[in-house]
Formats: sequence, structure tokens, C-alpha cells
Amino acid sequence: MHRLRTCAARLRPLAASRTVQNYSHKQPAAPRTFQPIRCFTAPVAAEPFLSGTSSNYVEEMYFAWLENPKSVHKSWDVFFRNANAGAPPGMAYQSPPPLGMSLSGLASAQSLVSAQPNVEKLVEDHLAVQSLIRAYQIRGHHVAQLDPLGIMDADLDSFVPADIITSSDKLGFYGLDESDLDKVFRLPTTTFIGGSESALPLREIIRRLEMAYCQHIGVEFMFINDLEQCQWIREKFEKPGVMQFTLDEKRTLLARMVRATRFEEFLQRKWSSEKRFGLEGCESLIPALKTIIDRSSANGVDNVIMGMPHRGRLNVLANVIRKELEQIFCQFDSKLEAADEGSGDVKYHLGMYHRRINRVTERDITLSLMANPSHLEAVDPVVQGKTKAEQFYCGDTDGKKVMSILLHGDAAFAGQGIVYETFHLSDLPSYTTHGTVHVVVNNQIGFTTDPRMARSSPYPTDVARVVNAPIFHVNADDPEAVMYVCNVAAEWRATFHKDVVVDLVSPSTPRNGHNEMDEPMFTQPLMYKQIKKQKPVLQKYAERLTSEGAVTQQEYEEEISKYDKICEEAYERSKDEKIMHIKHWLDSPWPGFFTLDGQPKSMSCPHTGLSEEDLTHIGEVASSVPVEDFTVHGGLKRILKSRADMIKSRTVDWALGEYMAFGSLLKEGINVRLSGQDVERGTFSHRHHVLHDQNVDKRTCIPMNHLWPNQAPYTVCNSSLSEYGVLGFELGFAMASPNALVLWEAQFGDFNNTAQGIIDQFISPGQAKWVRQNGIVLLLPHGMEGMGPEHSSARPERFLQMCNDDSDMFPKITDDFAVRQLYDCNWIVVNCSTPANYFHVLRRQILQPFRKPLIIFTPKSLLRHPEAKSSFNDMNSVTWDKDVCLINNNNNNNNNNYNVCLFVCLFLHRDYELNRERTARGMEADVAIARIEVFCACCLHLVKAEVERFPNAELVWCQEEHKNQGYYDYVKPRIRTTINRERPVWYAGRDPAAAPATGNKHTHLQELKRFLDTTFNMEAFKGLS
Ligand SMILES: Cc1ncc(C[n+]2csc(CCOP(=O)(O)OP(=O)(O)O)c2C)c(N)n1
Repeated sequence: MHRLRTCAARLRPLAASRTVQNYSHKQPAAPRTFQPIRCFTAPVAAEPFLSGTSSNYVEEMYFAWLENPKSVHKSWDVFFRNANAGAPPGMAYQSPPPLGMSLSGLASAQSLVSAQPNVEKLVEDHLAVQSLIRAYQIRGHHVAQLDPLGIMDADLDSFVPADIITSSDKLGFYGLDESDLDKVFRLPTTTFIGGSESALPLREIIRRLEMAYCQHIGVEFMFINDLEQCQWIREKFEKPGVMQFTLDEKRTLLARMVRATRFEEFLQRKWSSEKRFGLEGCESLIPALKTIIDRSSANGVDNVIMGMPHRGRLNVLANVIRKELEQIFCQFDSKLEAADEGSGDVKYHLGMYHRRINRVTERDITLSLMANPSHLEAVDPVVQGKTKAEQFYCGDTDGKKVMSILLHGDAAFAGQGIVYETFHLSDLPSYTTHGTVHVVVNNQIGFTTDPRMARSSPYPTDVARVVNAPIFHVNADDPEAVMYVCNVAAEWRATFHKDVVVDLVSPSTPRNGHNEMDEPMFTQPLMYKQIKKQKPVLQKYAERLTSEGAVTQQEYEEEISKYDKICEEAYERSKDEKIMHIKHWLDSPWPGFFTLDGQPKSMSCPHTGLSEEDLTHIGEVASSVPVEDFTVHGGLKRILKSRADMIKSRTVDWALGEYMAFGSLLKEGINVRLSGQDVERGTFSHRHHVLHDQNVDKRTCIPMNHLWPNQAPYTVCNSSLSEYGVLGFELGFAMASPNALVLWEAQFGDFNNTAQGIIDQFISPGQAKWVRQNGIVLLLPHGMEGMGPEHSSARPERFLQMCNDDSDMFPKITDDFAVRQLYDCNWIVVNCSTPANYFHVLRRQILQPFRKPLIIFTPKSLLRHPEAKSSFNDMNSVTWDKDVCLINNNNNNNNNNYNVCLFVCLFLHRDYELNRERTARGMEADVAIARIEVFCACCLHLVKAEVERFPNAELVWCQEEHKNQGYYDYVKPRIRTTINRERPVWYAGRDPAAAPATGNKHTHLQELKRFLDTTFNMEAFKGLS
């Protein structure tokens, strides 16, 4: 390999700078048909034959020669032999004889290699032709006819690359001229334009390149690093005759275009003044998706998960997923009443799940469209997570059965960072879905914004280049070209299991603007003038097929009236729909988890404690290396040893508490998946769920997977450095099944704000909007530990502000109250102060009969604090619901004479500090301390009971966070509600502040001291009311 590189390097002695300088200036757009106009004798004809642009060709020859010296021309054979023997530059080359113009001449001349003088020109011309072919492969898409309106360049630039032959005078760039057009050139192995021929006249070479790269399809792929993949694509687009369709295929395509178009027209007729975000102008999206699905189904896929924005959603629901039309039409009826709790908003946001037969392949296929918020592209990682989960549950390790399709708008695809974050998950072992087909509905506008103002990249799809995904731009006005690229895209995914992009370039949709209520002439006058002159795609395609004789006008009209009738009948039926069942729009049903009418099967939660035996067993595995001949790091040995010691003394720290919860759920068949940045070791080096052999590279061991004979699998995976993408992904993963504990851990809690879109749009309101439950767990390291403003707060105040419980209502206490209030809230927010409580809340997350998002604020440096431990007694004999919601700190003074009742939310360590301070000040009989662990759903009945024990005490809320942050604003009105607002609730803690914490260690320590002083200053609250 070294020799090869050296030789190849020697073959690049001469720069192509002069050529580039001479020709890279911008040239005006030229007609796209190759017409020889006049002949130039360009100075580059004198260029030495080994230029920068030719070196790739020479390299390829060299590789071929290494494999078989006879596979290259004799002159190259001699040259490589000499070069390899160490001949200095310029001395390795020996002239072969001149060749005739014809193929036969070319062949016979090979035997005369060494004697003739004109071979130098021949070599130069061949190199030029090789460069020319390569230029089309790389830059042909810039001149492809992609814009159906012919007014906007899809790459935002009318620049025609200097090396693309638009007229014969440009041949001079390559040192060729018009007289070379009829010369025959041998084709390199990196092109398939020859079909079965290995040489072609230059004129034909250019024509075929034009056909392959410059018509209605623009292929971007030459940035892909893998030669095999490049060859695959070249073959798909260059081989003569690839775009041939059978009569049946054309008819099916026409029928699909009829459905797509007439559906839009039907909606327009019936609800002309309603927003629909129609697909008008890009109706070929429907056959595009159907083609991808058909081809994938033929390749073995039986489950397709899709995510898409507003544009064309109704059409996709009707004609791709095949939702009953009456169910869609009735959504336009404003009098439709909701039968269930969801907030409606069906048409553009709800999802759908449908299992049916694929008519083309006659195979079963499940299609789901994920519910999505208005936030464009936010659904992308969610779709990926759900797809990964579906693959995981059916053992589809390489994505042969389950796949995802993501649809995008051009402006959103270019502008939203989540697109990039999602692409970056595409090839990571624990996140890959083994290839997604992306389809961009590129209507060349973003609401009213012209793409020239909306992106800096030439195409809206350039983001896909980062993962080496090929990009197929296609003029959406040519349904056959669309169908072709979609077939190739599906084949690509099936072959390489990598992402691919289809960019459907269409005239702006719909004709009326961003939606049907807009006046697009305000902002895009010329574009829409042009659009109004356009013939609809369907009409153009129908005319084409009738003129080809593929269908008759009568057949075409029958197809139209058949579908119109279907729509009319469904419309009549839709009038009978009086009630809307939002649960019929679920994208991820959980069969068997709920009763038939979608309710939890019970309103009780089993005991969350665990047997002594199981605790010990899990603890022992967590302290061991359960495989043979595995060398762990010395430091880790000490950690494992200390774990073993803790287990012997029947105690756990935070990491072991978590181990106990995960390990026990695995025994019960619950999958556990923990994902986030550096979670395998744990940001604070406390977890160590993956052991690394110190002697064998990449050899690892996950003891959690060695716990029980038939346990469920445990997945722990370090993620890419993304919050938005990875949290969205895990949310999607948790959607697929209720029988999994899926956790996402932020490196520091404050980083959750870069995933705010997922939290605000999916996690907090998901069930209310879309009747879809989800048990995702967010672990958010939080705490005022002097780490400065950037690493202190997970922003509990924000999570608490979004809780849906009513601060002014004291709940009705029923037998099932403890569980029911959890069911009624939108999410559960807790700050577990002990390892045991953390253990219980994790177990309850699965044992409760429904799924709810769970937000846990977790400790950081306190993970290793000697006091932050729990006894087995707290894990086997107690259960979650009331024992640990509110912890009464030895308030043993039963004379009801406490002066102060301090409610606190502090990690155990700080709580001990408070206790110590209370003791040090001799105030045990004056100050009662009660720690609240659960905020939403707030354990108000327990607070009430506690308050009633101290009728004369001042009530004080004590927190470490600044007053305007943390929990105070949430708990204050709720505590007051429990006492009919008869007493005030005071505050002890830091003052309000803009930053979450001081960055100065000294100030931090002073604040802590002041905090203890004010907390126990009995006078502070007197006379304030
Ligand atoms: C994250 C986000 N920002 C802004 C919007 C408001 N918005 C709705 S549609 C739209 C234009 C989208 O353009 P494009 O992605 O090209 O899709 P098109 O509507 O043209 O099909 C905008 C800005 C949004 N929905 N989501």
C-alpha cells in the first residue's frame, strides 16, 4: 500500500492551477442541449499529460495495472514498470504508436506501442475525456433541469460550471476541439454510459452524460468516500435505457397521480376557505412515497414509520397510509365532538397507524405516520427512535424489516439544526436505523421567504452530505423521473443501509401560497405569475401517456371519475360522523396494555420494594466482573470492592440504588435503555456500567446483562453530543412499547434546554394533545454545589410551571388517590434525596398501570458523599406511594409546640446539614423539618397531615436555589391550599437572581452560611405577615 501511494503521489507532479485560473470564471447559463458551435484551439492542448485533474485517472489505471498488467494499455504498462523501477519524473514514459480514429484501429494499435510518436496526444485526449466524464458526475446536477417553472435554479445559482460542455467551444477547456467529437475514446471503468460498449465517440459520450446527469434528475454523490457506493450510483443513472417503464408501471403511476391530484381538488371544492397545506404542484409526492414503500416491501420491509410536516399531510394520510376518507373529511366539520381527552388538532398533527396489504407486492405492511407538533423537523429524531425500537423488538438487527421515511420542507430542512443532529445519529451503533429515506418537498419557498434569503448552501439538502448520503434532485413535474429516483433510493437503502435524500423540486405549492388563505403575489409576484401559467402535472403526464398510446383519453377520464366517486361517497358518509375518537389517530398503539376502551387496567400500583435476596444478588453482580480473563482498571477494582463492602453492610449509594432498580426490572422482562452523553461510565464517574478490558482493545463487559438467566436486555449507550436529537430519539424509543424503562440523562441538568422543543411540544403536553402516553425518564443532574452558573440548575421551576395540577384545588382523597393523582398529571416531577427513593421511583415508573413522563433531579458530587446512602431496609420494606413522598425528619416532639415547620427540598447531604445545624443550635424542639420529594403530582394530603401536627408553627419553605428559581413558586400556593390559605408560607434561601448560581467559590460558601443562618433565625419571620 505504501508503494502504491508513493507511486500514485509521483503521478501527480503537475498542478492544474493554470487550467483552474483560466476557466473557473463565471459563465452565463447556456442552452442545455449540446450543439457544436465552433472550434477553439485552446492553449491547454500543450498542457503536460499528467495534470492534477488527470491524476485520478492515472491512479485508477495504476490500481488496475497492479492487479493485472495486461488490463491497461501497453504504454501504461511500460510507464508503470519504469516508474516502479525508480525512473525519475519524465523518464518513465515511452511513446506508443499513434492510433486511428476507429475502435478497430485502437485495438490493433496496441501492439505497436513503443514505436509511434503521436501517442502523447492520444493519452492527453483520453485523460481529457476521463476528466470530462468525471466533471459531469461531480457537477452535472448544477445544470440539470430541475425547476419546473424554469425561473429559479435549484442550487440558487445560474452559474454553469466551466467543465460542463454546453457548447463545442467549451471543449477547449479539455484541450479538445470540434474535430475530436467523432473520435472514439475508450471509456474508463468509472463510467457505465457505454452499456455493453467499452469505447464511444466523444459526441456520444457527451450526449449520454447529458442524458444521465443534466435532464430532470440531478445526482449529487461524488463526495461519497466509498468507491463501491459511487460505482453503484453511476450504474443506476448512467447505464443506457435505465429509465424505461413498463406499460403497467406507467398506468399505475398515472392512477396514483390522479388520486393525489383529485384529492386536492376535492378538498378545494368542498372547503375552499379552509387551510389544508395542500400538495398542489407537488402531487408526485404521493407516487414517490408509494414507490419507496412498494420497493422496500419487495425487499422484505414490513413496517414503515414516517414523519412529516403539514404540507400534503392529508393527502399522505388518504392515499399512502389509506386512512378512511370519511375520517379525514369529517375533521373539517367544526361541530364534531371529541369522544376522548385529546385536544384534537387532528388534521395536521395527529398520527396514524395502519396494517394492510401492499397491493403491488401482496405482502403485509404496517404504515405509521407519527403525530408531530408544528415545530418543523422536531419529529425527525422521534421517528428514528421509534424505528430503532421497532427494530429492536422484532430482532431486526440490520433494518431489513423496519424502516423510516422522513419528509421535509426545503426551508425547514436547510434551517433547522435538528436535521443535522438527527443525521448524526444515523450511523451510531445504538442509534442507527440502518438508513432513512428522506424526501424533501422542495417548493422553493418557506412561507413567504425566498430561498435566497433562507439558506447559504446551494441546495436545501446539503446537510445530508455530512453523512455521505447521496442526494437525488428531481423535477417533480416529471413523474417518471420521480418514480425512478425513488426506486433507486429504496434500493440504495436496501443495499447499503444508509440514508438517502430525494429532493422533489416543485413549483411553489399550493398555487394559492403557503396555505390556501394566503395571497402569494404580495411577496413572490413573478413566481406565482409563472405558476398560474403552468399546466398541472397530472394533465401533462396524461397527455404524454395518451400521446404515447399507453392509455386512452377515455381510460384516463374513467380513472378520474372513479376516484371522484370514491371521494363523494366518503363525503356523504362523513356527514354521519358526529363524534371524533382521537384514539383512532394513534401512531403507536400498545395492544394489551390498556382495557379495550383505552383505560388503565387498574388504579393501583404494586409494592415497589424488593426482596433482600434480590437486592443482595444484584449488588453482588454489580460488584463483580462476571466474565473470565477480564482485566479491569485498578481504580475500578477499588470501586467494585467498595460496592461489595456496601452490599455486605446492606447499604447502597446512588449508583447501586439505580443498579437495584434496573436489575430488578430486567428480571421482570422489562427492557432498560439508558442513553445520553457519557452515561456508560457516568459523567461523575459513579456508574461504570460498561467495564473495559485493560489488555484487549474494545473488549467490554456489561455486568447488568449477566444478572438473570432469562432477563430482558439492558442497553446503555453513550450518545452523540446532542440533546435535542438524542432526547427526541429516546422519546420515540419509549413510544414503541410500554414494557421498557427508557431513560435519557443530561450531562448536566441545565443542558436540557437545548432539547426544549422536545420537552415543550412532546413530553409535557403529549398525552393531552395526542392521547399518547409515554414513560420516558429524564435524569437531570442538579444542585447548588459551587460549580458556577453553568452547571448548577436543571431548572426545576420550568418543569414545575408546566405541571397541570391546580395549585388552588385540594384534591378529593379517594382510596386510589395516590395512583390516580399520578394518572391525572401530565408528568411526574421528583427530586429524590436518597438512593432508596430513586430506586423506588424508577421501579414505580414501570409498575404503575399507565405511562407518564418522569423528570428526576439527580445529585452530582453528592453521588459519593458518605451520607448519601440508603439501607436495604428502605428498599425492601417500604413502597413508594406514601413512605417516601414526604419524609419527616425525626420531628419527635409531640407536644405540638414547634415554632417552625420547615419544608425542604434538598439532597440528603444538605438535609443532614440542616439537621446538624438544628442540633447544634439546640432547636430540635422548635423546628420541625419535612422533606418533600415529589412535586408533581404533589403529595398535598401528606403535607396537610404534617401541617396539622404543628398548628402553631410558622411554615417556611427552604431551598438552595435562588428564590425566583427552584420550587418555591410552585409549592407556596399548594401548601397554602392545604391550610385554606390561613397561614403564610415563608421563604428561606437565596435571594432572587438572574443567573442560577454564583461563579465565585467564596460567595457560594458565604451564601450557604447565610442560608443556614436565616433558616434557623426564628425572628426572621415574625411580624412579616
Ligand atoms: C420550528 C418552526 N419555526 C417556524 C415555523 C413557522 N412556519 C410554518 S411553515 C413555515 C415555512 C416552512 O417552509 P418549508 O420548510 O419550505 O415548507 P413548506 O411550507 O414550504 O412546504 C414556517 C416558517 C414552524 N412551524 N416551526
